[in-house]
Amino acid sequence: MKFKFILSALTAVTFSAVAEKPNIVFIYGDDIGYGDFSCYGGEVDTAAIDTLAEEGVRFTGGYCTAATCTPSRYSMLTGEYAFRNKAAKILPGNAPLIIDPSRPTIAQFLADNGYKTMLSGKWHLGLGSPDKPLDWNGEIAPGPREVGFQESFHMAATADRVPSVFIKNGRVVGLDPSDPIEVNYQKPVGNDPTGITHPHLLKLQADEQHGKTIVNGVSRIGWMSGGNSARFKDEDMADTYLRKAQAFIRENKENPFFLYYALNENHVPRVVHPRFQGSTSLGARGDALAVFDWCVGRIVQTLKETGQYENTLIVVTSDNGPVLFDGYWEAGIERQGTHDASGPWRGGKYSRWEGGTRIPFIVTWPGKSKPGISDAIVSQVDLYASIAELIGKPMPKNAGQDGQPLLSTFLGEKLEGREYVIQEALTQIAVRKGNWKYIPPGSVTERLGIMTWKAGSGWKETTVPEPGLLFHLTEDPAEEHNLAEIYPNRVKEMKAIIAEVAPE
Ligand code: NG6
Ligand code: CA
Repeated sequence: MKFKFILSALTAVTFSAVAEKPNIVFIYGDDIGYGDFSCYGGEVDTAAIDTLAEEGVRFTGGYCTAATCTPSRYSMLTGEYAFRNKAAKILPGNAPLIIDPSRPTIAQFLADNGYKTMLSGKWHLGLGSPDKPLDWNGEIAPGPREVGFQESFHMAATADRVPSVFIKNGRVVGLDPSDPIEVNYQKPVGNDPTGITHPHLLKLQADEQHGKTIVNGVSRIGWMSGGNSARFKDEDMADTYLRKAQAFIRENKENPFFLYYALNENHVPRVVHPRFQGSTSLGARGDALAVFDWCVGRIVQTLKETGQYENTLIVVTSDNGPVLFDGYWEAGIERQGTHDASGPWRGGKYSRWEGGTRIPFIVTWPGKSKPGISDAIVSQVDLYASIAELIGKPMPKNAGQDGQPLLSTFLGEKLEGREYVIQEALTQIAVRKGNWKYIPPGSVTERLGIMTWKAGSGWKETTVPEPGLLFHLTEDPAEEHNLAEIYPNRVKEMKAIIAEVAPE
């Protein structure tokens, strides 16, 4: 009994000695590839991000959990691999919330531990409950606020999906009640022109899927009517999310805060503010990267102005690998030149090749990080457990089970990370362990042409034959030489990991 008491007293002492409550800022890019920032070899000058990388740890083995948005965001916020939640697939703009409110997200966990929490930017995890159609003109709930974000300013899904409006704390911003919003993904609503019927009204030509209701010169996925006074302009989106994030930082000088700043860049449609148009030689995609870097610089500046920079842990990363053509003709492919958005890796968004989930990952706690480049394997699913470690609080019981506490790896003190990581693309699984990568056998829909895509011809059915695909990533980063027949024991080991972690 006494011994026990001493032990727990000791634990408490250790905790209070290491536990701190710095501010935490997640700066989350959309569709930004491993090779996009200049510190990772990209051709757009991302000076603000490069500075963060120099002051902190730049990971070369950093992963999002999936090659698309919704599952990666789900995993980062819940600490659970997204393939465990069947609803965690690319969601339409009118999908219900897919996070079970009884599962505390990292935002909820931090709010419960004295943090002020905010989401500014992209949500794409659903809104409303599954049993009731959402009324866009009333209170929009459950949503970010019900899962731990005390303040929220966001779009519903993606900039290419209706409704094209901002939602602040559960209400559409700037909505005129006499012009109510209606949204439908199955059939047209209202009389707004669409990309298909009125292509001459478009700023940007789109494929058929993105050819529905036109909002401010851009046709979208899905139909919407009403809400004219509330409709956003793509050109102003980056400035708007930035302003909200800055205001939150300024309002929270006295208490720790968690800011989830989820920018739209580099997702389509890439319609940046005129002051950035043509600012790079890479076309709209490059210009959007310049916007992203500029926003990061402004956030750092705001933290410095309010005296909080040294007391803030900043994570800069992306939700999935890059894509050049994703529905709009923006000359993304033609203007790419020698810039390689996925760096040395094969594939990109939607793909189980490395380029789908190996993304830029920078963690900086100025003055506290041990600066350097780390090749440890780390995943966004680990952020939850690592932050629990940081603030010295136990993880809630029903959360974060797939993450590992890797705080000292994230701070650059330790060079080892995970032993293996699971990679998901469109619900299909791969695994990387050490230098090895394994893609199991089975019938799959693979993205063809890697980062280019033309309507109707972008996907093909393929079958990965037994015993699967095995690559040695150091020798063969392009995943071209299948070694599965040569290393049957390695294949067995990888299969066993999948059977244990991700049983069918
Ligand atoms: C795809 C869209 C793509 C993009 C993506 C979501 C089509 C043909 N393509 O379904 O344009 O919106 O969904 O991207 O509809 S993500 O980064 O949010 O996952
Ligand atoms: Ca994305």
